[in-house]
Amino acid sequence: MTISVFPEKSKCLAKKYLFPAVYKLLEHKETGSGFTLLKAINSGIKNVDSSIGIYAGDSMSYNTFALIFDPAIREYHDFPEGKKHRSDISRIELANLDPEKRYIRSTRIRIARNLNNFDFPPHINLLFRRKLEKKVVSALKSLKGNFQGQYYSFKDYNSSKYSGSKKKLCFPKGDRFQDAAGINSDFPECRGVFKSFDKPLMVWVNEEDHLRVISLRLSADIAKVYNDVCMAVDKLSHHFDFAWHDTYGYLTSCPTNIGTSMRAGVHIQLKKLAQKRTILNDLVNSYNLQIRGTKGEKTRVENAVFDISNLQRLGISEYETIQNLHKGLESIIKTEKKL
Ligand code: CIR
Repeated sequence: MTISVFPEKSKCLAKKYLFPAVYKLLEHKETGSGFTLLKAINSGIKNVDSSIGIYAGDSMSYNTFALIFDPAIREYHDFPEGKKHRSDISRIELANLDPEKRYIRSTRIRIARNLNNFDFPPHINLLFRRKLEKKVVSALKSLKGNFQGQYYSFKDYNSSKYSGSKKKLCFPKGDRFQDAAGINSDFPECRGVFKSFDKPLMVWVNEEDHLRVISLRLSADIAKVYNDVCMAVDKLSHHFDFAWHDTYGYLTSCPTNIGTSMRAGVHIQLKKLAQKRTILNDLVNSYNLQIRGTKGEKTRVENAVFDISNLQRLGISEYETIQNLHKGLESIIKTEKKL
């Protein structure tokens, strides 16, 4: 029996593991910054189709509410008890799988980071969001060499000043899951995007996580995209104390992203495999990858362009994730050529 705060039809993991005895132990607990169990599970309560249904309001949430986070994380990530996450963002060399761009249209990698001493986006208040933005922008502006760039604040997001390519740069307000989690509070205040001048590199500030470092190229050069994003994250790590957990690696607002916090993927056109979805699905599953629609999660595949990315984030290093993605895509392209 689990606790009845969740909708009857909900199948989320937070509900599954919130036994009455656990609820009793956690209901009056708070993290140092006042984050509570009910705030953590609000998104799961409001969204019956949640898969995990819980968010962290700060780095302490993972320990204070471990009785609910631990089993949900272990099941979601298939992460055995006793294992520890390990990070490795060392430089990688990999062959370009599709130099003629016959299949791979683009490669995008993002890595999320949160700062230890600030509440995470579901819980941070306007004053601290502002302080965080200031701190982050000052670090970003100090980046030297080809990571130098400009910060675009969303301050005038709703005015005519924000249009065309500038508006395209913005990340949108979060979805209903993020909204119920508190992530959209005061949007678009203190949000912004940093864009480097010489590299296709961006940093989203105050979206679902404090920082989301993103590298995107219209090519299949996975190694270049990966090396760029890791170098940027490494440079930023000299300015901040990133939230890190001995077991779970880098901590994020949503426990589905902990570990590497990395999503690395390509947009790839597979005209033949689009007609043989079982073969494609088997290949994708065997390399622990996932398919999303052309325009992201929960969208349709258009013109046989699939978004294929890593599924695993916890218990695998960044380096291994990229090696695995590369191997999987090599095999997918080989099969597409054969068909
Ligand atoms: C859920 O439980 O399904 C939602 N909270 C979303 C989980 C996926 N996480 C994410 O997009 N960051």
